[in-house]
Amino acid sequence: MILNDGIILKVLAGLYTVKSGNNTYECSARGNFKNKNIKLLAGDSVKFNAEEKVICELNKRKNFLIRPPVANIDNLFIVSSFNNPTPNAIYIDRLTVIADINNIKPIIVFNKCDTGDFSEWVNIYKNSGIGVIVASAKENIGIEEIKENISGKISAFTGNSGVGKSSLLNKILNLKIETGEVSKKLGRGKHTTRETSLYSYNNGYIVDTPGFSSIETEKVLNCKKEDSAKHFNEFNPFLGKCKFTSCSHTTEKGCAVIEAVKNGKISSSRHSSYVDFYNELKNIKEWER
Ligand SMILES: Nc1nc2c(ncn2[C@@H]2O[C@H](COP(=O)(O)OP(=O)(O)OP(=O)(O)O)[C@@H](O)[C@H]2O)c(=O)[nH]1
Ligand SMILES: [Mg+2]
Ligand SMILES: [Zn+2]
Repeated sequence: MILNDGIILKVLAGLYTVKSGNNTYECSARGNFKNKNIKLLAGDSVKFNAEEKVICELNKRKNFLIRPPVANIDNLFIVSSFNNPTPNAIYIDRLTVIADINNIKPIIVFNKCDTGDFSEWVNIYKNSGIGVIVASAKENIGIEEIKENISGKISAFTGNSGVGKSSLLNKILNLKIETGEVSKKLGRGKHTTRETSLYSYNNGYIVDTPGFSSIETEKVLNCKKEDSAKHFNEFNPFLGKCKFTSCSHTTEKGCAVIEAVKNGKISSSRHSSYVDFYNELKNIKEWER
């Protein structure tokens, strides 16, 4: 049987849109994936039979995420908007950690800058080494900056429902992906985007994903609490300089990280997110990992 290599552009109700060369195929998947408990994801590279339209093998993954469900991505754009809902630092920072653990470059996008001033938010990240883009899909601001980061790469957009992910993609791609109003009563989006899909862009792909209604990120099980601080890159110059070698950098006296927060070298918001992350890892039982 002849197998071709392809990339999964979309997953919908057990059907996979696979792209190979200039063609796309609506494929099903061999039963052996289910038996092995493998969930094929948008972005996966696979071997498939074009005649029978069936996916037979999963090629090695560079990385994958559960939320959003994507594989093999280079960039994760973490999108927030000024209002409805307001940005949430713990949520943003958890996603930067998940990206770092998986060798994905996180880029924070503050969208709808036509509705308010993001400077306090930008300030939080100025020492973090993480790229921040202030944007407005409505007023065409920040779109070029986003484009500079995505040629030849796979880039996924994530964030709450209604923050404007699909609107940004429409500007970048010159498309008309469906977008939805933010409900006046609930103050949030209506889950307009229902599936994760890859769109071709400049030798790469951009991935639109359905937004979340509340703060739900995947539990990070594959990180030891002792390693958690190094995923906050701006802490690195201070690690190893604390009074106690076993310092958790949460409350200890003589902690170089906490000292750096006091001196304004690390933002207190990022440190709070770190403490939240550390405490969550501390409470994960060994059998849960
Ligand atoms: N004022 C303003 N409104 C925007 C901007 N970008 C998007 N919107 C509006 O915000 C609403 C939600 O936009 P979407 O692009 O559907 O949001 P989404 O993040 O894709 O939402 P889901 O698909 O539900 O996850 C729409 O009414 C957009 O017109 C912006 O830059 N400024
Ligand atoms: Mg959308
Ligand atoms: Zn410390």
